Amino acid sequence: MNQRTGIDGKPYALQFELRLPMAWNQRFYYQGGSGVDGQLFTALGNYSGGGNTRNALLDGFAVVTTDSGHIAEAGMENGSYLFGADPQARDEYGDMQLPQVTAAAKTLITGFYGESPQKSYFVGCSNGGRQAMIAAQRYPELFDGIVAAAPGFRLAQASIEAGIHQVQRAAQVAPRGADGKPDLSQAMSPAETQIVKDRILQACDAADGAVDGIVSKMGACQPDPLEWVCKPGDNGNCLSAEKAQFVKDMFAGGQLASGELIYARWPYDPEMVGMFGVPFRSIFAGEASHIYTTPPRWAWI
Ligand SMILES: [Ca+2]
Repeated sequence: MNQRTGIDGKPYALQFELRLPMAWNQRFYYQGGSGVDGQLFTALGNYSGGGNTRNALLDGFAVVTTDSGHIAEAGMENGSYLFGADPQARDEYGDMQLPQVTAAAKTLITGFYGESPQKSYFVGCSNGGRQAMIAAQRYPELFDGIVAAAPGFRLAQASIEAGIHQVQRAAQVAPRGADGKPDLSQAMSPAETQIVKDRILQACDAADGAVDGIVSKMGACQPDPLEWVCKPGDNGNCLSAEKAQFVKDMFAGGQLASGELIYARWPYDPEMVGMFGVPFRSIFAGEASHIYTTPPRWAWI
């Protein structure tokens, strides 16, 4: 649908794939996208988790999925994000694909089976979870049920946090690589990462009533990393003042000069620490520069 030439002179279309099982359960399943879309996946309606070997198609649903109006440009630098140059492609990525693909799918379903679906569902995770939330907010009449798993919220702000704040903060403490630039993957050494994990467990593991290596009561866990700075006589289970402040800042989240949070704090969960040496910079930086900036431009580092 919507085959056209974008304002960047490139070809665009809103592509979708619809699978219609012969043994139809009279239900419609919209399979949400991932990343920044730009890929036409197979419409199987996979159920994630738990080793599930079934999917919605096997269970008789008519399943649709879409590329959300653009295709990632393979082999091009930042090829996943270049569609941000075209306003309609941005709109279709944002939410406009939802009513259009749903309408097309329901028309085809009705034509094929001779009746419209009795129930319609939207199911998505991550970016698909974001689409699920926006389906509930803007198009609630399209679906009888919506599943939003691990939804991405307020992605422009998330991009500032992960693609700019975390990257800039990590660059301040990371050692320089051979090219003279900060090696962000080394912002925290494996030893430092382990120390922070151990310290969080020490402070918070028991708060949920079980010393089991898992922090289940994260709300009750508010340690101060500055207490982990090495003091005379420490046996190495401690951080430099610079790294302790870095850890504290990463958990605290980026803030405006007024102190207002840009996005969100991170919970003190030991498994979060592994993220600090490798911020979510790639996808969020690409979004920040190409999709949430008008006109698109590199400005993130
Ligand atoms: Ca525990």
